[in-house]
Amino acid sequence: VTFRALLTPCRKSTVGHSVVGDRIARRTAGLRYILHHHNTPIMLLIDCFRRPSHELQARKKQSSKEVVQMRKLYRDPVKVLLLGAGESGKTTIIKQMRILHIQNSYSFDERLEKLSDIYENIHESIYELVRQVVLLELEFDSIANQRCAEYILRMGPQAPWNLSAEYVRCVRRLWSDAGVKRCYKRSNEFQLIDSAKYFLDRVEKISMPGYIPTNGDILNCRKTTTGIQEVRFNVRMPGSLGGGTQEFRMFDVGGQRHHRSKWMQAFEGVQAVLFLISCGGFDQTLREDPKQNRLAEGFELFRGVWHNRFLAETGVIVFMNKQDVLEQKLLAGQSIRTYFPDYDDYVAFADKDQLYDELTRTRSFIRSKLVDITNEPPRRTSHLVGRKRTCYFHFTIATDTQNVRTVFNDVHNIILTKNLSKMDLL
Ligand SMILES: Nc1nc2c(ncn2[C@@H]2O[C@H](COP(=O)(O)OP(=O)(O)O)[C@@H](O)[C@H]2O)c(=O)[nH]1
Ligand SMILES: [Mg+2]
Repeated sequence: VTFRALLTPCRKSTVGHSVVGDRIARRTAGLRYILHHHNTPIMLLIDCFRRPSHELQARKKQSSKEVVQMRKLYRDPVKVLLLGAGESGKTTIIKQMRILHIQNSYSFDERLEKLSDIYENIHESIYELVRQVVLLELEFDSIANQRCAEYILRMGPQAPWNLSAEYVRCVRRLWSDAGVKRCYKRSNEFQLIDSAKYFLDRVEKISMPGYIPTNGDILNCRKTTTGIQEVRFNVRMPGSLGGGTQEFRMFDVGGQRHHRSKWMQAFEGVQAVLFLISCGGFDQTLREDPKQNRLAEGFELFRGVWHNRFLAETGVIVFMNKQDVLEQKLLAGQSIRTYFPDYDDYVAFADKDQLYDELTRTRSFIRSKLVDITNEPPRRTSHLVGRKRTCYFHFTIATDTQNVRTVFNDVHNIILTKNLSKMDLL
């Protein structure tokens, strides 16, 4: 105890010269003090300021070793792992990184290749809507629209190779049909892809000869991820972190339940986990389990990730995604309290001055549920006990490039600052 108290002023005195060197000096010399010099306080202080020459040599050597290590840190790619339930927005984030950081992110040919996925999205949407109009016992506006519906149903779930004039006419008629609109409003009762409205609104434009998919089309197009996806990009480092560029590698290992066995494989050497949770999914159930609420599944997964012992050293950043979907649903009069009755308790105790509208209240409630999870004591393992970890939260719209750009400025800073401070360099 005496030793520690006395060494503190010594540390301060050397910090001015070299933080890197001082750390080494502390480590190597400190041990020596403990072993050999724990006699009088005076001795300790003197020894701290006047090091024997061989010790200075060692310190110099060690210091340059750390500088090399520091340079390596800059050179080594920062690995970021995307986790979250299916359809939470992981693949969309990978696409945004490509759009934001890679020149000519999608070539002409790649864009053309996306057309078939877009046709799939259009057909999957209209086919499911028409099917559900029948199942929910709703009615089409007219006999003509009824015929269009039959035409779509006869095609089966497989999308057409191209969008014929007849097909486009039918889709447009149906998409403006009042029965289909009522059905769309109830789409939380069945499984409809998020991009339904985006593509059904644009079906005519997309069917034009020579149409080239835009970034918006690519970002909104839903396709289940198979295999591990990776994107690599360089980020300019802010001056405050030394300038230069830093390579990032971002991985998406899929989110559906059957993909989760792959998660563990990707944990090694990861500096940060980006966990996505779809706030817009509060009134929906899982595609793979119609009894489980999507947001509740997101909370459960987050609990598993936060308390996972392989991720104990990894920074965790949460993207509370699909804020636009959440807003639309609340504007349409839905409430999270229908699915999470504890919302009322939260609102009753919340600071009313800050939570003045329903959207703010709802998203604060979702965040508070996540924060509560980070405050839960670790379950079995002792490795996390007493460890103070910070979780960072962002409200995001993954399909909005501008929003993602802004959020990632912050994310890069968090990751890089955390990385450097782990090495005691900040
Ligand atoms: N409106 C909206 N759609 C989103 C958002 N994030 C993702 N999506 C859409 O949600 C669907 C599923 O996203 P995806 O990235 O494939 O999810 P993943 O399964 O986690 O990879 C896609 O159609 C995306 O375009 C968002 O913030 N807002
Ligand atoms: Mg995906």
